[in-house]
Amino acid sequence: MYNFTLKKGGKNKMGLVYINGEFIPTENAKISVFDRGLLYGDGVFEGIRSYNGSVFKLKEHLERLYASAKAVWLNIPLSFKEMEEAVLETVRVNNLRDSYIRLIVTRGAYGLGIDPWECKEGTVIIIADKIKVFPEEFYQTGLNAVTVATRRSPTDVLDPRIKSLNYMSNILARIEARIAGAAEGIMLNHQGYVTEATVDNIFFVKNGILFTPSVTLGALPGITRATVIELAKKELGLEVVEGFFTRYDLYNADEVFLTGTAVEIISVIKIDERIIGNGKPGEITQKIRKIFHEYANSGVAGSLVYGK
Ligand code: PXG
Repeated sequence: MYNFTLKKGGKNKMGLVYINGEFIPTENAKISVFDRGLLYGDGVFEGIRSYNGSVFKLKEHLERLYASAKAVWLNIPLSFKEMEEAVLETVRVNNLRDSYIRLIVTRGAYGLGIDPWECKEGTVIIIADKIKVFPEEFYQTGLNAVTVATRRSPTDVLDPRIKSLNYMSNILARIEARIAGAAEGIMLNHQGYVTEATVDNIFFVKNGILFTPSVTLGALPGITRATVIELAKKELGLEVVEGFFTRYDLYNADEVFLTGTAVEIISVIKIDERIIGNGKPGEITQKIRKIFHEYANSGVAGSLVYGK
C-alpha cells in the first residue's frame, strides 16, 4: 500500500531559474562543480509556497534564511528587500500563481579545500516550480509512519534550527521509513523524545488539546507549524501545548498530523503498527487543514506576486 512512486519536480521545463541575478532557462540553469553547496552541503535553503498569486509568509521564510546564514557565518549577497523582490520576480517570470519555491544560498565556488575564508561571493538560486510530496489519496486516508533509528542531530552537532543543505540524516530517516513500508519517518532526539518527521513538524491531539514537541528538543521551527499554532488558538480556540513527548504520547493520541510547506497538513493514522485514534484522519486535523488552506489562499499572510 505504501510502495508509492512519484514523478515530481522539474516539471517546469520551460521555466526560468534565478541564478545570481539572472534568469536562466531551466535546461541551462547550471552552477560550478566547485560550488560548496555540492562539495560540502555548505549553504542554507528555504522551501516556500505561493497560493493564488501570493507568496505565503515570505518574510518569515526570509527571516529564517538569514538567521540560518548568520549561524553558519554565511554572508548572503542580497539585502532582505532585494531577496524578497528576487523571489517575487522568479514567480512572476514563470507566470505561476500556485507554486513551490526553492531558495538556495551556498557559500559559492572556490577550489576544493574546506576552508571557507576565500569564498567572497555566495551563490543564490531560486527555482519556482510545482511539488508533489505524497499521492493525493494519502490526504484523504492519512499515512503510515514509523519511528526510525536515525536520530535528529543534537544541537551541539548541527543545530536543527539551521536549515542547511546537509539533509543526509533526514534522507537516511526517509529511506529507513520506506524500507519499513511506511510513508514517513518520525525522528527522536538522543534522549528518545519525539522531535519531528523527516521534512515536517509533528502535532498530536489528546482530549481536545493540541500538542507539539518544543523546537528546543531538536526540530526546525516550521513556518507551517507556527501558522497551525496561531490558527488553532485564534480560529478554533484550542489550547496548544509545546513540550517533551515520547512515542507513548503519539501511540495514545486521538489524532496525529504533520505540517510543512511542501506536505502542508497530512494525517498520520498508523505509527509503528499502532492505529492512531480510530484509524482515520481526525476531526480537529481536518478542521485545521481547512482553515489553513483558506488562510493561505486568502493572501492575508502573503506577499502579492502580481500586485493588486
Ligand atoms: N522540519 C524539517 C526538518 C524541514 O526540513 C519542516 C520541518 C517544515 O517547515 P516549514 O517551514 O516548511 O513548515 C521542514 C521543511 C520536501 C522538503 O520536499 C521540505 C523541507 C526541506 C526539504 C524538502 O518536502 N523543509
